[in-house]
Amino acid sequence: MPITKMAKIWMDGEFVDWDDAKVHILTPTLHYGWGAFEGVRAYATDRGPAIFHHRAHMERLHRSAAILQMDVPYSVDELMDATRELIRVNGPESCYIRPLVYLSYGEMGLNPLPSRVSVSIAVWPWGSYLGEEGLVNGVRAKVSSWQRIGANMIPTGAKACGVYINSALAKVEAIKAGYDEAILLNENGYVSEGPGENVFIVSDGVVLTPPLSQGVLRGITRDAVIRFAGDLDIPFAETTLLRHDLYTADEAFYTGTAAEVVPMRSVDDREIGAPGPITKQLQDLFFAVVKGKEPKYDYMLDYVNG
Ligand code: PY5
Repeated sequence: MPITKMAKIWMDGEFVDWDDAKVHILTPTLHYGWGAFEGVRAYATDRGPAIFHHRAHMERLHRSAAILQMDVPYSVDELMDATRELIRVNGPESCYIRPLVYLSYGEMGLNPLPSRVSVSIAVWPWGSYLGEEGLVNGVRAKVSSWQRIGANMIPTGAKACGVYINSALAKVEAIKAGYDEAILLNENGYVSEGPGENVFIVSDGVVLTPPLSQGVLRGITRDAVIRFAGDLDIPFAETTLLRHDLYTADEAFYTGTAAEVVPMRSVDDREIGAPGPITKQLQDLFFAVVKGKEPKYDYMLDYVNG
């Protein structure tokens, strides 16, 4: 999905023209992947664009950076102010938001600590990551031959740039094999997550997802869906999942900021079928909430125009 160009990108406090938002070729982050990022979304509501769980995303960015020993030169509140302002400056009704903490210049050895830490934020309108068709009818998933990195290889709790080589390898493999998206198993062989999504199944009426200890990112959409399940009185448990649990699931779905809530209609060619009732219920509530149509969950939204 191509990026839609907007007017400005925020870089270290400046609103820079889109085409001038550049880094030096010797940015250490480009060479070694030492950096942290976020994926956030703003949705169109009756009161203008609203950012879903804005603070939680910026807090996770700060935590990711802390794990990597990068001092973010802007507070969570400053980053939130900058993002709201950037959306007002560019004017999209809804958009994807991509904050990045990176090493803009410094040394070329493997010690990142002496390098300068910079922050950028870009926004652009971005449709559903796994396609409109997938949102409605479900996607075809493939268990990857690539293993999800372990927590003692690269910290899995940090949304660290370099980790996404692992994700992209799995993604490319799945697409080239004719599937829509991958599912990675961890080094113990248990289900971990998608390249950029958490994984859920529904089995005998219970919503299940692997615990964070299986090397999964603590997804903000994951947290929201768990809350929705609780509020809808749908039983939920965190549990380790084996590959065959995916094959025998009554329902399965991905969650993520880019992906949103996307049903799986098959895993490794084992048919799960059309999106099931629990998946649909959670998906419908998710979209109602992000569009500002559920007053009870309005606290999850940060309205850009106040
Ligand atoms: N797991 C991984 C590895 C992720 O990268 C993401 C988000 C998630 C789970 C879901 O987390 P959340 O619900 O907080 O978004 N992925 C990014 C996103 O913006 C990048 C995708 C290209 O969705």
